[in-house]
Amino acid sequence: MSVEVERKFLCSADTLKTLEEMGVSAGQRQFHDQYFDTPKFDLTLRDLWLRKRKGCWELKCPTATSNGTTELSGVQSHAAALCTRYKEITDLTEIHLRVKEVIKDSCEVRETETSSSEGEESWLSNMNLVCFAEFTTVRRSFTLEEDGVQIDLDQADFGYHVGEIEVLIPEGGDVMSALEKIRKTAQKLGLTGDQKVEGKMNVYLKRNHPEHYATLLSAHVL
Ligand code: V4E
Repeated sequence: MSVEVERKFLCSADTLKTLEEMGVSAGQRQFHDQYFDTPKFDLTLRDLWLRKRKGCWELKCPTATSNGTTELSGVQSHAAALCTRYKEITDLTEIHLRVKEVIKDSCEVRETETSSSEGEESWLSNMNLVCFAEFTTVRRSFTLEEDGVQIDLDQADFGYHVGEIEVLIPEGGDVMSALEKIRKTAQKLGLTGDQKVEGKMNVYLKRNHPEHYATLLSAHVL
């Protein structure tokens, strides 16, 4: 399983121009995301993000924060603070196991047999999961000569756009080298801000579900 090391950024006209000059456009795609949680926010309070994208299930889970970054210098820890690190589980059986593990303490997981009339996604209601966010994103991607760096420019249909510099590493892989690639790329793009930039979900929840947003904010998840 790989880990996504990612830094979000706000993309100005100048940044876009620089990117078009230095990167190779890898095309544009569109996807619709639906995110699921229990009414008591059992998953998102643990920073677990269950979504369905293009008909496939994905569970984004945080990696241990100190994992591979215990010996950071000042510059490196500053770079790390601007980045997030998540594993993406796509195997449905493993997703079921992980979700069950989390919610078993807070609610009774129904172990009923699924009848065909209930449809293939009765596991959602069995685990008390409901859709709390859904939106469509148009994504332009660029690849850079810097090994394994991808840049995505996302335009969400609720009127927020954000960029991300992403490096994929194997689990237990070299986080410091990924952070360094991201730092160099940000420098080449002329990104000067030293504040963490909000992701799409952050903005979506703030606008549409302020109570959920406030709960995650006070739990220091967002
Ligand atoms: C991990 C996470 C969420 C799930 C969505 O992740 P995100 O990277 O924002 O979305 P997207 O569409 O770019 O996913 P990709 O295609 O790259 O897999 S929602 C909130 N989080 C946590 C989080 C955080 N705490 N801080 C920042 C800056 N981003 C995300």
